[in-house]
Amino acid sequence: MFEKFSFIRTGKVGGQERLAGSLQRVPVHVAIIMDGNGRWAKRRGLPRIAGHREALKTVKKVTNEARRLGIKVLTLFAFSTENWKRPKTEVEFLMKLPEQFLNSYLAELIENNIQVRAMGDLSLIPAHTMKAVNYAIDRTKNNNGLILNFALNYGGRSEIVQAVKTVVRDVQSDKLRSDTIDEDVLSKYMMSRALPDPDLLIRTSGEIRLSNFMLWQLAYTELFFTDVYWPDFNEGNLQEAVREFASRQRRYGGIVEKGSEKR
Ligand code: V07
Repeated sequence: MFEKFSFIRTGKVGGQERLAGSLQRVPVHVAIIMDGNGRWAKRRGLPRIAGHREALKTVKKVTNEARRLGIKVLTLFAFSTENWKRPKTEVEFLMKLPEQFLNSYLAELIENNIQVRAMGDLSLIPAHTMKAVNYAIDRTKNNNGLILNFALNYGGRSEIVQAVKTVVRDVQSDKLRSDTIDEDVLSKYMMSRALPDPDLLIRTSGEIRLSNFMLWQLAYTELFFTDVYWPDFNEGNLQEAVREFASRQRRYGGIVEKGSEKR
């Protein structure tokens, strides 16, 4: 369903004029850990929530740029299972962001043929938040452009635990034979089952860790870390990450046939 890479013709990449008709290898699935909102705000003497508010503008910018570049899936780490430990007021503010984002942007998402999805333990997300998210998922379910996948109350280890529990249940009810379990089978029990693994992971704000994000799916992913705070991240920064991805593919990969990657 998803080709390993898409090739698009680009005039300008990163403000740099390229030869007309030159080919740029674009990752199919880009995942982003959007870090540094608090630090961005602190640096300006603003409350943390001002950073989160600004962060929404970056989500819009990056979504549009991803679509323009021909990326097929954009997964954004919006709320981790650890984020509940933050002050109650901040958590409450964060849980209003999906509604804010969708109130101002859903019409444009629909217009741009973008499909909204969510993954994570959504049972713990407040009802008012899920109402807005589910409405957006439903309104965009037939769109076949960019998939905008939000990780909400998501944790990588917890996802693996949930997958194992479901596998055990299916084995016990004779839906699955234990001797057929392999990586492909287990992949189908992950929340990301309908999506290809990320080709490129971006983390902003200088931290060089995965922080429990998509542990299973990131096994072969190219990692790109930048010091830029998420509210300052822009179209050019995404282009830079995609350019770096393309150059690594050229240097180390050559043209790799799907399924024949070195393991
Ligand atoms: C959140 C803004 C981005 C930086 C990281 C944390 C704060 C967009 C959403 C969202 C989620 C679902 C949806 C539409 C939008 C969001 C949370 C936090 C909890 F359907 N940004 N964003 N959700 N931040």
